[in-house]
Amino acid sequence: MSENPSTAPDLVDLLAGSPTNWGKWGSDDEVGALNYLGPEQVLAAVRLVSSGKVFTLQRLIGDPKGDPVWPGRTPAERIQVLDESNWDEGGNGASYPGGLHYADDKIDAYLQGSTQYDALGHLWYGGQLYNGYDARSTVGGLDKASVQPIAERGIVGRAVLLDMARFRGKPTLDKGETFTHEDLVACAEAQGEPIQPRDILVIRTNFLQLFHEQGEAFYEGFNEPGLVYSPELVQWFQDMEIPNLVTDTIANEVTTDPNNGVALVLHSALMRNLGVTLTEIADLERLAADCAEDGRYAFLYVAAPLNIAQAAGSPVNPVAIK
Ligand code: UVW
Repeated sequence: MSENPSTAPDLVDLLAGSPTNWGKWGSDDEVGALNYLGPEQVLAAVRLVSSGKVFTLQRLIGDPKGDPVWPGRTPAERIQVLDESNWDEGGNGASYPGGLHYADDKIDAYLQGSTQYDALGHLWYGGQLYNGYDARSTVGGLDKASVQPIAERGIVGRAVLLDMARFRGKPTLDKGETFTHEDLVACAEAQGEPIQPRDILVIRTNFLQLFHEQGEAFYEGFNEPGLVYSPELVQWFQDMEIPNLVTDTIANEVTTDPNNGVALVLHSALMRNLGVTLTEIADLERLAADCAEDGRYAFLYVAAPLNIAQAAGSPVNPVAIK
């Protein structure tokens, strides 16, 4: 990251007066803008299904080619605990009546290290999380706004793929390349499927292809492409009642805002303030290829992160159905 912490403004000052949805769904709310997705939105989204084509959007966890993770996090490690070798001569495989053998494994993985839902309490500034919860409630595990209420609720709605790489005529967006809500609207119009209120936005940059092409060089001057903060963009998300922002990058927005040097401004303005749920590191390649082929960019989106006590996030395998 290239921001200079000594000159970058404090988020408290940068986002003073930025809209919030704190209290909008009650003082005990923990799912934020997902409240926009009620039965009416679910039924409207189900009506989009016409071909029966199904696309899963999760990247492989423990990919032998490597897992792209935020700097400082480590890739997932899958550990084989039991396999046929445990029943070799002198092995410790248990004896079961009938002669059963089995394989067991576990993973050591950041809950934010693969395709994931961020809990609304995953990130904060000024000592407060989404809905005004005290940042001290994160100590030792999230007492408030963890991934649990999101997992218990699930996410179902109409989603629209915004293929920004294709819209800009590139195989992948570039390091630090930005776009705005107006670009999203233009992309949707060009694709023939305007963004509707309460749509789940699914943005493709294909930036993580560079992780596989460049290896370690991928992390030099780390600065992902993505949406860039402006008061107008935040107001647009608020007016459009966007519940969920899904992207194929590690952190869903330009890493360092070129206008002010602040890192991850939209995590604060959208997630912490408006309660917009963020879904990161999605694999959108097969879905995008199909959308380009059939010209249908809106679909039913279904997801539920794992229900992990007090977690700040969780892996997920979202499903798009056309
Ligand atoms: C950080 O919050 C640093 O990253 P992410 O939202 O990608 O988990």
